[in-house]
Amino acid sequence: MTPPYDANNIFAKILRGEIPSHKLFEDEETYAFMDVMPQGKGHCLAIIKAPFRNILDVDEASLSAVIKTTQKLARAVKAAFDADGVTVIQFNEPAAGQTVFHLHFHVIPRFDGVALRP
Ligand code: DGP
Repeated sequence: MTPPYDANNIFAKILRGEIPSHKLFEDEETYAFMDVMPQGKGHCLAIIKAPFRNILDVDEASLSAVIKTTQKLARAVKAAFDADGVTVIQFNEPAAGQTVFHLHFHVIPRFDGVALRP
């Protein structure tokens, strides 16, 4: 069973304007911003505005909205950073590496021969 959504998570605070963020894109349902602990140049995040913890509790419409924004972000950062590729990655629950419990997709420009920072 997925734990309940906690409205005190960092991304909920960013959405409420309580914590600053470097905004890249926003629409009615989603928000995108730079990651403060980038694993590579141009690492950014796409999040849903609605209160979902991760892929295990999100509804289909919200998932569809956030993945569309993820695609926009992937195309935009690939062009902006002249990257060779883009990694899109997403974690669910602590066992899988999730640390902020508000649904998000990582978008990381990739360069031939360059590994991600751990
Ligand atoms: P995850 O392990 O998938 O839950 O990744 C959470 C990401 O969120 C991680 O790459 C670092 C990033 N992050 C954590 N706190 C903040 C913050 O206050 N602002 C921003 N922009 N990113 C944050």
